[in-house]
Amino acid sequence: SPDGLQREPTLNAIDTTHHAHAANVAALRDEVLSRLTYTVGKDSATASPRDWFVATALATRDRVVESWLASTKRNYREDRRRVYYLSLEFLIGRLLIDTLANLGLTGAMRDALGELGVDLDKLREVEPDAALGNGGLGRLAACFMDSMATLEIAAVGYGIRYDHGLFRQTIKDGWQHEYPEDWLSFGNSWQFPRPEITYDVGFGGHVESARLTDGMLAHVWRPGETIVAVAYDTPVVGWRGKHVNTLRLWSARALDPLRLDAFNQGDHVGALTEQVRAEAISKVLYPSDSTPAGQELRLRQEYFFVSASLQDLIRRHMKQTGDIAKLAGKNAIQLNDTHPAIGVAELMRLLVDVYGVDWKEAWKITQATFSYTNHTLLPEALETWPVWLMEKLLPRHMQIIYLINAMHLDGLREQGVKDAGVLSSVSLIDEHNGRHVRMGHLAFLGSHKVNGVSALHSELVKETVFKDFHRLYPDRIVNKTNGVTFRRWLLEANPALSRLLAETIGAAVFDDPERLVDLEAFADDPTFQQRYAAAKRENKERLAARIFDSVGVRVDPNALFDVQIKRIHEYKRQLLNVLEAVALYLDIKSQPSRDFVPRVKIFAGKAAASYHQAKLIIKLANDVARIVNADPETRGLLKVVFLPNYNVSLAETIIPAADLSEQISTAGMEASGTGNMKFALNGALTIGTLDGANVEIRERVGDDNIFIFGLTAQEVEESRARGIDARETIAASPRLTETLAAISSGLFSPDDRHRYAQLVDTLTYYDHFLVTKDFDSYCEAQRKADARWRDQKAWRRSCILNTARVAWFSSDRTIREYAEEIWKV
Ligand code: B1N
Repeated sequence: SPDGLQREPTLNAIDTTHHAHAANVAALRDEVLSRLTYTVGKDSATASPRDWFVATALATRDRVVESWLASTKRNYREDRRRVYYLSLEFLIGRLLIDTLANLGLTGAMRDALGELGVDLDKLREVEPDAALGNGGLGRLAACFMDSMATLEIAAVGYGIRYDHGLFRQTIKDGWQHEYPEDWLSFGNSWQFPRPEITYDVGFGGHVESARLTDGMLAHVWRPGETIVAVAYDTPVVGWRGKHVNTLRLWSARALDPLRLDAFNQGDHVGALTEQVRAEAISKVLYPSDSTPAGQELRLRQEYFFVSASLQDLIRRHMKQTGDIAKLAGKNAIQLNDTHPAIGVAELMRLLVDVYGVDWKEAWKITQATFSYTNHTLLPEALETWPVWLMEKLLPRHMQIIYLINAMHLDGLREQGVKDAGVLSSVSLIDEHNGRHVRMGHLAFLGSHKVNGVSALHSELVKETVFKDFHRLYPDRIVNKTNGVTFRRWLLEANPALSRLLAETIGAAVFDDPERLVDLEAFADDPTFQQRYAAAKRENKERLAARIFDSVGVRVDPNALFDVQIKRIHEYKRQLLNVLEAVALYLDIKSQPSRDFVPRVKIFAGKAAASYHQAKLIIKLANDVARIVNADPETRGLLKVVFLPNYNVSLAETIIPAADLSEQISTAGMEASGTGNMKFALNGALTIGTLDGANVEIRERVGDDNIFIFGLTAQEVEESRARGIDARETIAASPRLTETLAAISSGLFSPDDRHRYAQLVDTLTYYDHFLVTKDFDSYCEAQRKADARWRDQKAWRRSCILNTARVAWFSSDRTIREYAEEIWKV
């Protein structure tokens, strides 16, 4: 806590003592007013909600700065090893409540604003949602930043300050439409522009080689184009405000913003082309999730931010130690997937060409500095770049990659590896269809540790993509199961449950989530069960209101809220869920007197703009919703809702209100999942396959408190080997046959009866994701969930046990493991 006192076990005490509270309220009120007057330039009579938000955010930020400067000073003074988290994505979301909560000032700020006639909860909604990421990978980076600050690790996150984050999604007529997102249009109150911190980043040109007096060759890269990277810093506050780290995002500028000669000759557009070309690099986030973007601009983005970041961290290191040889001892760099993998070649270039380090020594430093996290096994997702493109854009890096490869393959041959198949599979160059550089291989070779993101995924990494590498380097691959920050995903997203936890097991649970186990004692306690249910009910009412505002559908908070929110992807199998909704709908219509469990199926998620099948699935969900919701024969027993524009803020509203969490990917395909953890923490029961971290969630919550169904990863592999023609599977399931027939008949698409013909055909003849194979066992698991729901005592017990038993999925635990086993900090 800010004043270092032990706290009473109530939620207000997470904030401050009563005495400090009153003082804080008065001070914050003055600080907000001062910011409103002198920075925003308005008075309280004319200020808009946005003006109040800016004043409040700035007053809050002011409270962070001292601790930020102190943390930076301490990092220098203690000469600590620093951690650099390189990520093309940081899916941060809103920061106002997050920052206040971490500072322990939420209550004080609420009261301060109250005195000014302003509602903090309304201001909260004014803040744009910073969506500099696509999904799980980007959100993980944001959770890790929170945990690194909380654990007082000296860390910097490096990425790109995109002008436009992930596109805004609207649904028109059931179809997804994409619009540019504009989070910076009213400024960004959290950032500190650092116009003095800039680095030149080169592209193209040629390499000059010269023989030195000692006979060695020296190489100098003469880029044909130079772009300037400008730093923007955002402070990242740890729990209780004790330590503050930096998220440094780079923005691209032209070296010469304007060609004055061209302008003066009347070529006003041509005079700006360089600027436009340069700024394109940080203009927009690629909306690809779990698949590579594969375009030149993407490679330019990757190299741009990696080069600026490495130059920046080396400058810091040299200022502190003056000794490049100590780089690895003082710095750890984590590569968030292969997107920053070019950093391996860039660090080699800087060490060898710029700092004159000998090649072997440079390679040792590089490997000791880097580590790499793999986030997906999807074969189409592994990044490769055409050799011709690398040669054009990064000629010196291509030479270095060839040299790394030659030494690596020679080394293996010396060790007696002769098998041409093995050598070609571990080569940095894929010679198969046009020569490509394999970025995963480069990341693997350039790192001392490589990790997967769940126990199952890490085993599959060893058995599939890096099988031959694993045999050659058996100690390199390790597992670091993902986690989520409980500050954002419990304390801030679910105040109702947080209050109950504080009152029941003590507010110290927010300092030490392991204390959640104390809840087990209350799992069967009727009073506690009833209060737990009341908290859930409050959240469901809030969501019901949100649903009505957003799509105009009335849903009953008494119904079971069944939720699937994540990117739309065939492997995540939203289609399986929609098929089950259709089957349920047909059952309800044909059995008018049976008492079904009332359900609301809630979907949200974006599809990549070019991913046609995913967009068609969105349309199907919306078509099914329209028909089902309007049909009086459903007797209100089933509602289907697709909420548009899924983002972090929407997740914060939906997750605390969920009863059932859909984690139904084809086994072996979801590397980890992190939504699964957030739901379980907030007391939703999981219906899921044995995939990703679901496996570990089951181990912890227990078989009785999760609904597992479907093929295992091993069975998926075997089943695919036997063939993915699904005609027999479909014929063997009357329910599935009927469901597919209903969709094919145009029941949900009367305006275009053939809309889903191709979709059903794909399922029938080419069911790569095994939707049909898992359909019956999925329906069976759903009926088990119904049965549990009918016994509300048993249901609540399971929910409570979920909350009680998932402490391990705190990203603090994950980061502790990285710190001890990979970063050695
Ligand atoms: O990373 C998350 C995991 O929890 C998810 O299971 C996994 O799907 C996700 C290319 C990706 N893997 N790969 C990506 C994102 C953007 C891109 O351009 C790939 N995202 C994941 C966190 O570990």
